[in-house]
Amino acid sequence: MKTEERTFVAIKPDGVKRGLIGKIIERFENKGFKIVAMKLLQVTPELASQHYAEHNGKPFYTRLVHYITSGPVVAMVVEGYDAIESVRHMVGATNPMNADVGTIRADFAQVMEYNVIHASDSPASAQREINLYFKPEEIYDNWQSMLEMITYDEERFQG
Ligand code: FUP
Repeated sequence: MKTEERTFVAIKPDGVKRGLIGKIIERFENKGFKIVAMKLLQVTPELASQHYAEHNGKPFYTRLVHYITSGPVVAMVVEGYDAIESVRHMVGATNPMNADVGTIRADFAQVMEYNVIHASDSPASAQREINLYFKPEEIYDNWQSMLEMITYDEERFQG
């Protein structure tokens, strides 16, 4: 059974510089997801190397670190029903050229090297990335979103 999950999302420096913060966040709010943490921050080379440790040594790694540290990012923790897979669906394929129409990458990006947004790809990476970017006290979930009540809660617990 699918359950409520948290995932890590970051609007990358190109998204911030292009003024897309509002447009991107709006999609998650419209979906009914609850944003339980959010901040604008400059990714340091150290944080970048931790975040992208799995890519260390690959041909694109240096450019990737340069890109993610090239300006501030908006980091978020997004909570909702099956959020990890669902957010990945909304984000689209790594290469925007292959991303389904209607996804964030298809709608806002042209090339893989500037694909506007990051989202965790598994429960393990969601946990790891949330811990990298946020302290526990920076996550605020002690409020009830009207959206969570009507977008899945009532149905899930019906009967
Ligand atoms: P994704 O999970 O879709 O963000 O993709 P990956 O974790 O595989 O890659 C992380 C980032 O590295 C991508 F967003 C873009 C960049 N990348 C390249 O620039 N070239 C590649 O061949 C693969 C990834």
